[in-house]
Amino acid sequence: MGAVGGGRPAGLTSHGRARPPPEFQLLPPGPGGGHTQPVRTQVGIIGAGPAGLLLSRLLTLQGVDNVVLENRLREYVEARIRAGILEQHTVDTLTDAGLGDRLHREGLEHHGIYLQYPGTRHKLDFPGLCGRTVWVYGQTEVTKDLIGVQLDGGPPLLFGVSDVTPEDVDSDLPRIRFTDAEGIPQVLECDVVAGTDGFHGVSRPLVTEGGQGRTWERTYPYAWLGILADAAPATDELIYAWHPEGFALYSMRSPTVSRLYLQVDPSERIEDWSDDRIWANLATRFALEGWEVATGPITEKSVLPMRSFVSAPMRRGRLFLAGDAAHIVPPTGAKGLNLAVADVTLLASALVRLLRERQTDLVDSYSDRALARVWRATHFSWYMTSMLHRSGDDFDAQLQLSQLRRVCSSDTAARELAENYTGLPIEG
Ligand code: RFL
Ligand code: PHB
Repeated sequence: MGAVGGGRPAGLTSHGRARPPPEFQLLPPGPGGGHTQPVRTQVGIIGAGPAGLLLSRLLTLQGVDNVVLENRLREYVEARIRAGILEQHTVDTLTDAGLGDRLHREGLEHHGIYLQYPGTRHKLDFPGLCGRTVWVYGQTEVTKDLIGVQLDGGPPLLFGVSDVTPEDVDSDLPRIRFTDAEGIPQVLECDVVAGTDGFHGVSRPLVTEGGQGRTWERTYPYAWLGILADAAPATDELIYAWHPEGFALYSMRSPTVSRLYLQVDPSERIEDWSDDRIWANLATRFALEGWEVATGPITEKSVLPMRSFVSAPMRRGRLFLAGDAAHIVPPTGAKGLNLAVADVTLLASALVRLLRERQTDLVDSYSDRALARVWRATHFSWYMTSMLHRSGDDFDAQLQLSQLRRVCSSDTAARELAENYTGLPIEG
């Protein structure tokens, strides 16, 4: 058998599911090396990022069978350094799904952010402005927690699969062809396919192909150089700093690990950035009388492009998109992971209603409801990005500084930022 998670034999045990679970037997090829018998499940989920893993968890809790197919290996998926900020609703969703233990033990609750421009560092107090907080808890940790519950008696999670191909998504019996980790061709028959396979996955092209969908895109003329460092953060809250030489962000992962970013040109090569050069730039951009960036060994560094992208609709027939498969935001607003969680929260309840109650109302409205939130987050991420990154144009710089002074002096302007940053209600 291939890389079926859980260390248990192929074939599922029932956990009070709505109907008897399928036997998920990954058999060797038949005579002549052909395909094995198709396997049946209710929801075939492509991609084991936060969106796919959480969807699987939410469906399982509601008694809906599912199988998750992931083309990378577990070690890779668990090590990918990405997001760090969880909105209140994301924390609530994870907690309600039984994933709150470590998050509440090791996560850091944050009550605001600092906005900085030369000579000024101003704290936006989120509870005072909007009654909500955010949490610092790495996406790597969210992913490990989700994989942990999945492998502990959850539905099948297959790592290292290839050639994943959704088929017949316009019918009521779509299927996913794939090759398992041992090179054996498999067929998964489903009621629904969830495309949670990220920006470069195979699902979105099926929705947009043949002019059935539409996309919107903005590529920004900047990138982020991100580092992880073994250094205790020198700040209690994240610092978003505007500087004539470019934006910088001071974030963290734990009381001993800092995560910092510098705005750089997208053409910059990471090899050209020595640790000393990175720390010198951070010191310049965060400079404030009587305060210093805390340095330490850099354990990871990379250059990340920035773009906004939205694809609509988020559905074709029985194929539903969620998370980065349907939209990308620049990281300045810390929205990507949170949007993925919001999408699958909506999608899980829509699929439960379809598969258990045979009602199509929620799946029919899923795309519109998800996209309303996606566009709000897309606007907020664009606003934060535009306000904080240097374009090189001095007129733009004066507008940015005016906007920053406004947010730092007006409760109305600050509340608008705080409400969006901490996350609007999911059904909003
Ligand atoms: P993912 O995480 O990309 O997962 C998709 C999964 O699908 C797999 N896959 C396939 N599997 C099977 N068959 C195929 N054909 C497949 N093709 C792909 C992939 O291997 C992968 O495992 O998408 P998902 O689940 O939608 O989650 C989205 C988030 O990962 C993303 O939005 C965030 O990381 C964005 N983001 C941030 N979001 C926040 O909410 N807060 C933040 O503070 C934040 N900071 C960030 C970020 C993203 C960053 N980068 C790297 C762009 C900071 C950075 C630097
Ligand atoms: C992070 O910690 O990686 C992070 C925090 C806030 C952002 C983006 C990334 O806006």
